[in-house]
Amino acid sequence: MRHIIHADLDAFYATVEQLDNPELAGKPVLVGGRPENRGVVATASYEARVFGVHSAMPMRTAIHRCPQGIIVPPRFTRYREMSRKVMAIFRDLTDLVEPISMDEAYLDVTAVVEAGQKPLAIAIDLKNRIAEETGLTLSVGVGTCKSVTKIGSDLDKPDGLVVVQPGDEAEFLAPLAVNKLWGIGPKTAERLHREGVETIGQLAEQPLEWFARMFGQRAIGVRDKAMGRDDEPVHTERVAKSLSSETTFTSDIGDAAELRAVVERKAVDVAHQLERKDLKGRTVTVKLRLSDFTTFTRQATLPYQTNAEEPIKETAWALLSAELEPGRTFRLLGVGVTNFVEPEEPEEAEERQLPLFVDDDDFSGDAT
Ligand code: DCP
Ligand code: MG
Repeated sequence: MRHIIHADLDAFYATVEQLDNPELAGKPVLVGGRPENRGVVATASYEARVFGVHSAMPMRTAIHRCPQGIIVPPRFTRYREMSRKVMAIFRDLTDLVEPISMDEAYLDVTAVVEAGQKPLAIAIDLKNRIAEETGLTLSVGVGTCKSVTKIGSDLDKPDGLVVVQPGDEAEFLAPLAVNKLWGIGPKTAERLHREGVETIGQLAEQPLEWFARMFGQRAIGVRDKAMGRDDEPVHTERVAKSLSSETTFTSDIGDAAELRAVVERKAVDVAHQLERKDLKGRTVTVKLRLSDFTTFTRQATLPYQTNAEEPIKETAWALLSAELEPGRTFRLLGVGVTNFVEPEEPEEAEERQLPLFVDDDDFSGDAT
């Protein structure tokens, strides 16, 4: 049996800003781009979330809901530095750490438990160490498999601690909504609701034939997860999460035709990298740096996974061309593809025929 911890920092960027600037402590902080630049919220402090503000919301909407919100531009270098500190504390507890993003990781603590410590005590120590050494608050889920701990860490945020005892997994999951389950996106949840299945417990009690009809090849995997069983190990090898290609120009470029040629070359380069690695992604990102060194990204998600040149080129150009303005010149341009989805949801496969692509909110952030 494994013992796993899923750890996720609370309101990560916003908490770092509050730590670095005590005037922001206890206040509604909105980290993200300015509303007049069509900025979005990267994250909001919990003081702001009570007003209904959340990540990826346009800043304009956020300010409307929370007029006293304090907008703070993101400082990615600082967040990365804090992230490294946090990950080092995780690695001090166990070698088996799988970072998922800057503020989130799975830890396999089986050896620590086998050496005599209780999972609850390990989790409390970890939260205390993070708080003492970084000032950040960590929410953790503790249990025997990744999918259960991931749900656990989210359930009691902020400063959460949810321990699911071995054998209690199914009972723990049963009352929760099906969309909490790994791999159940909004469309699948909708399909399940039509079948009268609202909770994970209701899902788990369906017969196997029903799973086969609803999920095809994924049937066994989904059923196991609904029952709180999942054999996925904590992967310490870092798997590529994104591929990109970027260029810094020797002199800034503002000319549309020139920029288009560059973006297309970058797109082709990324498509080839994906093909060589046998990967397909859904999200295309362009990274742009202006002559004043302002750097930002724009991204759009396709309705299907791809590694083909054409859709990557077209999407990247659509994103870039929306940013062209008379007099605006660029010193860096990059194209990236992320969001390597697997396994593909069956209903997404049906959408392959659709030619449309751009549906993302504007997203200001940095591509990692
Ligand atoms: N982030 C972002 N854009 C998003 C989601 C997240 O830029 N759409 C960034 C900002 C977050 C960080 O990633 O601080 C971590 O993401 P989480 O989803 O873990 O969100 P938080 O840590 O901010 O809040 P929570 O307490 O819900 O984990
Ligand atoms: Mg977080």
